[in-house]
Amino acid sequence: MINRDSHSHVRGESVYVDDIPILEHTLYGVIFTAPYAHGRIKSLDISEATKCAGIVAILTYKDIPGENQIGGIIQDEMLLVEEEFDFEGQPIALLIATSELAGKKAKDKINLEYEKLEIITDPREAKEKNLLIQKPRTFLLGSPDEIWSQCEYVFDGRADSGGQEHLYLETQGSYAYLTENNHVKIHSSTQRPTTVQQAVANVLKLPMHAVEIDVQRLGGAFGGKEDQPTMFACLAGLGSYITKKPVKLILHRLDDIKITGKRHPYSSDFKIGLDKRYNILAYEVTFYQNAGSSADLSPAVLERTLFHATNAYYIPNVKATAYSCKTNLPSNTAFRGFGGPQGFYVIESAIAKAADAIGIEPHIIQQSNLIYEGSEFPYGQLAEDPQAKPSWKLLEQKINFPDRIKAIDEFNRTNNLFKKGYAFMPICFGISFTAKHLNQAGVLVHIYLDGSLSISTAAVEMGQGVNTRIAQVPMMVFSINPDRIKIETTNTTRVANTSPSAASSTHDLNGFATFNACQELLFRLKKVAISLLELPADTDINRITIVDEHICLDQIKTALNWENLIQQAYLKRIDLTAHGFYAPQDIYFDTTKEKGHPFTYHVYGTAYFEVTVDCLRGIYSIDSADLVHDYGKSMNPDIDLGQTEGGLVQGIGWMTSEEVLYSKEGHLMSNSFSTYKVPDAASVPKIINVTFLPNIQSKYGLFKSKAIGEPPLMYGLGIYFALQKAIKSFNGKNYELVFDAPMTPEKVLLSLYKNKNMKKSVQQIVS
Ligand code: LUZ
Ligand code: MOS
Repeated sequence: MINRDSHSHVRGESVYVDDIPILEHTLYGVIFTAPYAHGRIKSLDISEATKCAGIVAILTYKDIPGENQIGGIIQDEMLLVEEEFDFEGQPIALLIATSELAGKKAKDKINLEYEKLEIITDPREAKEKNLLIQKPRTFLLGSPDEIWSQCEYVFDGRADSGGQEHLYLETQGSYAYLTENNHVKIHSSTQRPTTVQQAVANVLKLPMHAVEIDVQRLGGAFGGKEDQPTMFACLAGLGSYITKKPVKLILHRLDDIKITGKRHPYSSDFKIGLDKRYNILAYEVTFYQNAGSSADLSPAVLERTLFHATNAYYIPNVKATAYSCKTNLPSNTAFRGFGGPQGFYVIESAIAKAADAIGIEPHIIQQSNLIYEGSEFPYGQLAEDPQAKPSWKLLEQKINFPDRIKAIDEFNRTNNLFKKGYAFMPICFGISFTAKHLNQAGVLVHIYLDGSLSISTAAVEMGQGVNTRIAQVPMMVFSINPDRIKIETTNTTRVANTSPSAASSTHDLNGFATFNACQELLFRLKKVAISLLELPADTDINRITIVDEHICLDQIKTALNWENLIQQAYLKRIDLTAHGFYAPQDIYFDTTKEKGHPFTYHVYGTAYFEVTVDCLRGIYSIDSADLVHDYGKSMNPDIDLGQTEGGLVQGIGWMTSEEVLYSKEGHLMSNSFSTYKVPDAASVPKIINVTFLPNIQSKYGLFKSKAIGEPPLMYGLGIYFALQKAIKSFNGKNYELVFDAPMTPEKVLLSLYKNKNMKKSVQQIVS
């Protein structure tokens, strides 16, 4: 089944917040933000700005009727600055104007005087000063401290990974207006309508039922709209509530990049110990997460890092400690992988370092330590039907591994200008929200008199194709034509208490809830069929089936079809609406012991990459990406493949060209597309081969499928290590492995000539 949105997407007819037809008297919101990363306000003078043409109101925290607070997990985030601001770009005032231009002009007339305060951007420095978002957490398995002395090899080091701009195509935005009795309706570009509803209600001092949030679809999100839309929805809502007029607030791209948080940069220390057969006996890691100015989702991201500290490896002795460090940057937030990639990066760095020091290939250590049935994760859960080894094995066969290395060795021996490198990258990602309560979904299914269906869920379509998969559920349960099925906007009035569309769990949670609602309706309809066919009332309902809209009795078509069955059911006054609910059961975690069973299941896979580095220029290309991925029994191979390729390229971007740079004063240097390089067609691997690991029937996923949203991103990490290998084969022992992602072409160039006589070696290449 093709993605339901393809038709309107390619015609440019899909509707996003900025496409919603506006109401009469609509006003526009423009935000006045902090010009510096840390300061105390001495005076804020809006008198000149208020006099500007087109200005209807300028709002500050004093105008907030409820609480000036939008923090989710921790209540530590103000909507509008009161006395002290903590990052450059933090909202201080909101201008409401008859046009965006009028608002922008007036903004320049606002006079702010402030005292500069000390700026901290480095997480380790924040930790030293005890500027922590929460108490540190430690996961412990076995007793690493007693094991180091038994190890044949012990290595330690440091690994740093950078931020990442989400770069959803649709920027953050909201359109707010009042309905009867000063209630508020907001169209918001959010992954979680309920978060927005709660925050707006809190800020405006309204009950939640007075705030309706509606989401048609998002033009991408990637985690950037899991928490951060609250700020913009609250501002638009506040503007509308105070002026009694509709208010539209859509961020300009450059403001979006400046104000919103990104993937958390991490700085980490590791120590790894192996025996003489390369089994990893012990691993110790300390993560310093750069949380930015407030908590946002940082505690949950930190937790997922700890859960993913050992990737797809079984290590019997592990100690992982994590600090969430408060800095003067925009609050960093969810980003596809949600801390998992940051955890993977460190263990992969540790393995690369060990392999290099021992003088073997990293894949020998990787392969010999893969998770097997029943092996224990550091958080106490046991691996169940793990696909780490099967996916690795199949991949090796697919790529004809020994021949591939021979060809690379041969290439490197005979080329001076170009060098090739390769790397394997296994993944193991836990599926479920780590916050147990979020693992639930409710839906509402209507069947109308003509046999068409309306389905409302908590799932937000953001390009990932969830609406298509949800539509497959009634299609399969009722055996009806997909054209009969409409997936509605995600709306808090129709579906309450929505969990975020996140954690790769959206289609599992909402799909199962839809399945439950459809099963309930199917049961009612079969009862009706039994009566219409004049069968005894106690007839086994399993004798009735629906096949391509025909109602069958004992597999034989009757005169009844879908449409007349629905009409008859209505006449018999049978309820044609059902609510469905789903909450996976076997999830628990005890944070006092840091042990439990946090994930419903895991997703596995292995990737193999080859890269070529231009040793004169430091630029590089990715020759091939071969993946064997565990999709379970895929419900929609096209969508799954799209998610795989998209995630892969996004992961490659994070590891290669995407470099978020702040100055020491917390000013964003990479603030536009001329300074922040996102992957383009040329950065995509020249060859991508994706193999669906065969014969997997997931016990826990929807129709035996598995979640797909986030896991493929982490394959991209392999590129970092493939590039290191290529650099090594040019610069040999002169280049000591450095773990400081992303590996930009600049860094490659410097590494190629590290401790080397540049002039001499360039001459050598050129000759
Ligand atoms: N969001 C969240 C997530 O709130 N909790 C999670 O565990 C999670 N995991 C991945 C991505 N988003
Ligand atoms: Mo997410 S990182 O919003 O699944």
